[in-house]
Amino acid sequence: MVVVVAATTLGMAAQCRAQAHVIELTADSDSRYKIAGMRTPEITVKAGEQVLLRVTARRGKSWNRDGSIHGFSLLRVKDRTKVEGWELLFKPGQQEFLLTAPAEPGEYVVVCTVICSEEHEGMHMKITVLP
Ligand SMILES: [Cu+2]
Repeated sequence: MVVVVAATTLGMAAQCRAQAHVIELTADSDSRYKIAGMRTPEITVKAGEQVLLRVTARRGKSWNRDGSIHGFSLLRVKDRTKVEGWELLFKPGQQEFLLTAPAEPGEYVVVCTVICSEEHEGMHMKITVLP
């Protein structure tokens, strides 16, 4: 019985991943988020959809004691409050995060939470959540 439940849960997780909206992001050594083909990186998602964030992170001039080289925190533009589940820390190299887009449509902003260089304050990116 336990085995069956575990297998079902695994199957659902795999299905969730397969259907997710994949976003490839670079958190670069010059303290900038980058998305291939975009001059100014910007992400658009649908409210409540599954998002697979595939991140390539490159070390800037400074990093956290725990080895995190860039951060990623999602804030609501209207009141700068944090969105639960979207507070991430990046290690060097590639990593993936399976996330759920905010339920509330609107304008959001991502800010870096690791002091990655003197350019750190400029490390942010717009995210739009569509209904
Ligand atoms: Cu930073």
